[in-house]
Amino acid sequence: MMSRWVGWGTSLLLVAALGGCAKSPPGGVSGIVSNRLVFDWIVQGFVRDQFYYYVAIDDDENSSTGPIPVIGPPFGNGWGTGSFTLSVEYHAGQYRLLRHTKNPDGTISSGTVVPTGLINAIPPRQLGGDEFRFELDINQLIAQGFLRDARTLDINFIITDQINVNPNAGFKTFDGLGRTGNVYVTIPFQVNGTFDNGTTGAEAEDVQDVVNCFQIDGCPDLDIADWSIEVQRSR
Ligand SMILES: [Ca+2]
Ligand SMILES: [Ca+2]
Ligand SMILES: [Ca+2]
Repeated sequence: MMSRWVGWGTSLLLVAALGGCAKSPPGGVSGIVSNRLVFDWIVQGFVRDQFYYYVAIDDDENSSTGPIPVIGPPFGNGWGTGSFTLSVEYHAGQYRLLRHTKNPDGTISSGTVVPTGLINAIPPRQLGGDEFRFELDINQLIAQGFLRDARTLDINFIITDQINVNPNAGFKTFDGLGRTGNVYVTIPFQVNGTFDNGTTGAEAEDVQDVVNCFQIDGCPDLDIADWSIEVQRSR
């Protein structure tokens, strides 16, 4: 895992260095924005269309509220709870950006689709089948009121085998950051920075830590192996 990560990090650095040297062409380049969040994450196995893959983002500037995985009733949206306002979902071959609110019982809503702001989203099938890569256009999301220009963001990566809101359903199989899934990271949002597994947060994300793995076949496909978040701000 780590050797692969080193290669990947190096290539990202090279791209960043080249970008820094190049002169911007007049009129800009389609799909390239200067204020963005760049996400890159991989699973141990292969991304499966029937599973649900999320990056949950909270702009409440409170690092004690989540986002965290749903583990039992009340199930709310069936995958994520605590506190978060945006998520990027990958399911059935599609990325979607979702805006969430709090339900009366304290759970988080299933969300409504945000039609703009998710850019340069590359399907896992184009990345070896085990990787997600996408970006959020910060200016657009802030201007439209979908994201606060907060000092910090709380972010978790959550995978679950099913969106199950039946209180009698029993255990859910899932992975989130940290051994329990509750070790989300809080990152500065006002300055440029790159944050990645093992150097950011209280606990490095490991493989073979899927919760309730005994229930299903294919745990590696639910197993978060590595992640990276890059904040690009120009002011
Ligand atoms: Ca929070
Ligand atoms: Ca984990
Ligand atoms: Ca994992």
